[in-house]
Amino acid sequence: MTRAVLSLGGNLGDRAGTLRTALRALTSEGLVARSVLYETPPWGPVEQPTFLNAVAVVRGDRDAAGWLALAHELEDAAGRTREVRWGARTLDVDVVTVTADDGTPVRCDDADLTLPHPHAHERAFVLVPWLALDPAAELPGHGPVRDLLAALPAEDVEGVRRWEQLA
Ligand code: PH2
Ligand code: MG
Ligand code: MG
Repeated sequence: MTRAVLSLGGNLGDRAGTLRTALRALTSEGLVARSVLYETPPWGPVEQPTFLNAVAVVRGDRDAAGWLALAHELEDAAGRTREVRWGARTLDVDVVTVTADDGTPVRCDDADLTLPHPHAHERAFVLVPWLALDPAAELPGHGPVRDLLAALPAEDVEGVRRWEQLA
C-alpha cells in the first residue's frame, strides 16, 4: 500500500462540478482526506483564467505509475485535452508525493513522472490546501509544508482563497 498526495485543478468549463466529480471518483480509490475548493490566480508564464484547486490524500494498492494512471483517467473523464504546457484545462491531476507505508518517500525521475513534484514547493495553490488538510504535511526533500508556505511571497499565499465552506 502507498499513500499519494494529489493536486487537482481546473480553469475551463464548470470548474467546481468537474473537481467535485473527480473528488467523488476518488472515494472508491482510497480517499483519506480532501481539502475544500480554493480559487487561485494562475501560476506560471501563461495568461489564463482563474483556477479552482484542491488537494486530496489517497491510500491504496497502487505504485507511483498506478497513481499517475489514475490521474490520467480522471483527466480523460473530464474531457481534458493537452495543448499548451501549463495552459488552461478542464482538469489537471498531479501526483505531488507518494509515500510507502513505512514512511519512505518514493522518488521518481521518469520522463512522464517526477516525484516529489518538482514545482510543489513553490506553488501556494498546492501548499495552502495541503496544509489545511494535514497540518503536519512534509514535502520530501524540502521540509514541512508550513515552512515552505512561510517562505513564499505573502501575495502568493493571500491569493489562494477558500472558495467553498464545507468539504
Ligand atoms: N496549474 C498549472 C499552471 N498554473 N495555476 C493555478 N493557480 N492552479 C493550477 O492548478 C495551475 C496553475 C499547470 O499544471
Ligand atoms: Mg499541473
Ligand atoms: Mg499535470
